Amino acid sequence: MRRSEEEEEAERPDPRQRRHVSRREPTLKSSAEWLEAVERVGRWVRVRDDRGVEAVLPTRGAHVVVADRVRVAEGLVVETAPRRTVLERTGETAGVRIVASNADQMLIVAAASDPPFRPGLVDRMLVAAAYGGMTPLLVLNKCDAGMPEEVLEWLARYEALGCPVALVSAQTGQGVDELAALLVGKTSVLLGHSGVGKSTLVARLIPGAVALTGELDAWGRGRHTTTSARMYNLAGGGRVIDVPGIREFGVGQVPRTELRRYFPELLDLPCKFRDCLHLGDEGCVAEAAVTWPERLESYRKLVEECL
Ligand SMILES: Nc1nc2c(ncn2[C@@H]2O[C@H](COP(=O)(O)OP(=O)(O)OP(=O)(O)O)[C@@H](O)[C@H]2O)c(=O)[nH]1
Ligand SMILES: [Mg+2]
Ligand SMILES: [Zn+2]
Repeated sequence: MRRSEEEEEAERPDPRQRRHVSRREPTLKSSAEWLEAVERVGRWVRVRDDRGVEAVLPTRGAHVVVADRVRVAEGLVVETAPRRTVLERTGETAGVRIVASNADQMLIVAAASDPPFRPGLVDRMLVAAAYGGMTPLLVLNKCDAGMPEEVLEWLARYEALGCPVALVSAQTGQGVDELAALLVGKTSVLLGHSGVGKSTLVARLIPGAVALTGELDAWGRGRHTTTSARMYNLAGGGRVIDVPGIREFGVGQVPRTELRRYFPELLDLPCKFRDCLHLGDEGCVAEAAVTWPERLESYRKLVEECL
């Protein structure tokens, strides 16, 4: 007996129904596995599982920063996994703040110009990277807009100190593929002044990921100031964390007697006293030994700020 088309139709799984089942919003209300915290949303946290399912949940008894691995129970973020690395900073307000965790690499993003390159800030970030367990990569953006001679000189000096440098333009795409190759399989946190182009760079690396919308400023340029740190997945594996621009970057978390370790040119100097802090006291050779006096100035400034 031949069945009617209606009967056959009735036995076939309803595609709408199937779609409904597979698209059922997984709630991430509880999870035995660790999830990733991809963004803080006020006092809540956006978490993501390895299928890419996201939920915004409140926390209970857990301090969470972007890129933390967290556990969720009954709709609450209840536990943070031990952090492999931490990016910390101090500011005008008392105490140390954790900006992000678990990053392997710190991308110190600066602009060739506008805003101007500030070596003093790079020095601070290099300290924070080494102290927090991240390797640094100095990314010079806006290379399309001309390259001041002194910036090139600074870059060469940082490279000589062991900090690799990447020249890019998020606008034209120049150097972006080379940079992308340095990000594969790692978690990289982008740090730098407001307006150096961190978010534009992330948008270049991951088309469609970042909403670059905003008002035009007085000069008719787009403004889309980032207001919260957020982690994005790279198509080829790895992650990038876009962070709001920083104005002041304190490294008060580093004990002052440890600061020397993070200035390679101050290692193993033949000063009179082995524990010399290189502040210019009797028998200190630091001034004669360094070839870049501003680095020593940076160091001494930080010693004053650190406990
Ligand atoms: N000429 C030029 N302009 C760029 C480049 N990259 C970004 N810009 C511009 O620089 C401005 C700031 O870019 P953003 O990506 O918002 O900078 P940001 O570092 O994310 O800033 P915050 O979120 O405030 O920290 C925008 O007007 C961009 O269009 C570049 O490579 N070349
Ligand atoms: Mg931004
Ligand atoms: Zn000394």
